[in-house]
Amino acid sequence: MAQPDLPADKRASPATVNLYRNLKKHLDKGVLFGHQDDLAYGVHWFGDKNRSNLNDLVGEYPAVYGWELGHLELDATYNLDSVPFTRMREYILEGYQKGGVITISWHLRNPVNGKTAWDDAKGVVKEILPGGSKHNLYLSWVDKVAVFLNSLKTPSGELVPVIFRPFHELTGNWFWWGQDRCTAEEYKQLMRMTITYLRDTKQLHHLLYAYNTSGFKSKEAFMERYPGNDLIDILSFDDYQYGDASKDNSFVKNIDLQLGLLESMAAENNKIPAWAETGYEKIPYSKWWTECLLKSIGQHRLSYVLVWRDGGLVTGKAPREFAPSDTHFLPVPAHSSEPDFLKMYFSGKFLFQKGAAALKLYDK
Ligand code: BMA
Repeated sequence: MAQPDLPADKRASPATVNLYRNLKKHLDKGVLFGHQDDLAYGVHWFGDKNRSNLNDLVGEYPAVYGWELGHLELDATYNLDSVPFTRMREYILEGYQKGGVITISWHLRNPVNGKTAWDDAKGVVKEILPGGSKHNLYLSWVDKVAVFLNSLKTPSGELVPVIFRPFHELTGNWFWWGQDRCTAEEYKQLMRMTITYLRDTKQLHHLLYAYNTSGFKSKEAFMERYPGNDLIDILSFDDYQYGDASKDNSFVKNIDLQLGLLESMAAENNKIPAWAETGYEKIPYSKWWTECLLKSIGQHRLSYVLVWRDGGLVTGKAPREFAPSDTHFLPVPAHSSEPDFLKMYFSGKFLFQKGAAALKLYDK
């Protein structure tokens, strides 16, 4: 008899199992479109009720909502981008109730010296593995993550399924868990320890886990630090547009190559393919959405793509009077790429809130 198609967590909650199966089943219905911190702030606003950057743009909420836990490990009130954790919990429930998908990253501090996730110290991973000097400290941080994730409950007590993507962009060299900061074996152990701790020790069963590299050139490079099919549900990567997209189409070629490899690895391992982060900061090419993003996806089988955050604070403190940064990855109102974004929106390639809700991702 064929094995039932289950997430890596064999005790996953019914809604989590349904999400996993539905994301796979509906791969050909369209790519779910996501945005980081969509409900929390934009270039010209912070914390407005019922506001969404995407909704401001197209009159519809995202299909995928990205959130970030950095500074939860410090017992902070605000995350590293100044989103209050209490509000984040409400935003997550809101997205779920709209039928959307929730994904969470964690730019955690370096547990050895307290510096940021971008610290270039080597040997940190070894110190948090069993037997290491910061093992217990690290587990106490994961305890805090477990408490937060366990608080994502609907009024009727149902836990919101979350795609957790810890230690993302592992093939890059900017985080303390990056390629040149630990060995492949250490990285795999780190993921195994973290996932089994959440799943088996803390008994969290509303999570799907993403393995999330940065840009890659081959299956071997992507898989070098893969912790195993018994832990991971989603194969994903982050890759952004840099340079002058109007003159240089290497982004389209590279993404096309990576999505081809990704969909084949996802099929081979019976996992879900996703593009966990992308964007072109301030979108200096007005046709980027159709000429680059849409073209790069082409006919590839892809569950979702998530565009990075708009504006916001990077202080990790209470939002100041009003001083968000002007960075943005979606078009702000009257931006030169807005018409092209709408063209992409109407292309039929992507699913937004209504498309995602119609799929009833949490139902059998
Ligand atoms: C990065 C930047 C930072 C932010 C971090 C975590 O890519 O956007 O400003 O603090 O992500 O969200």
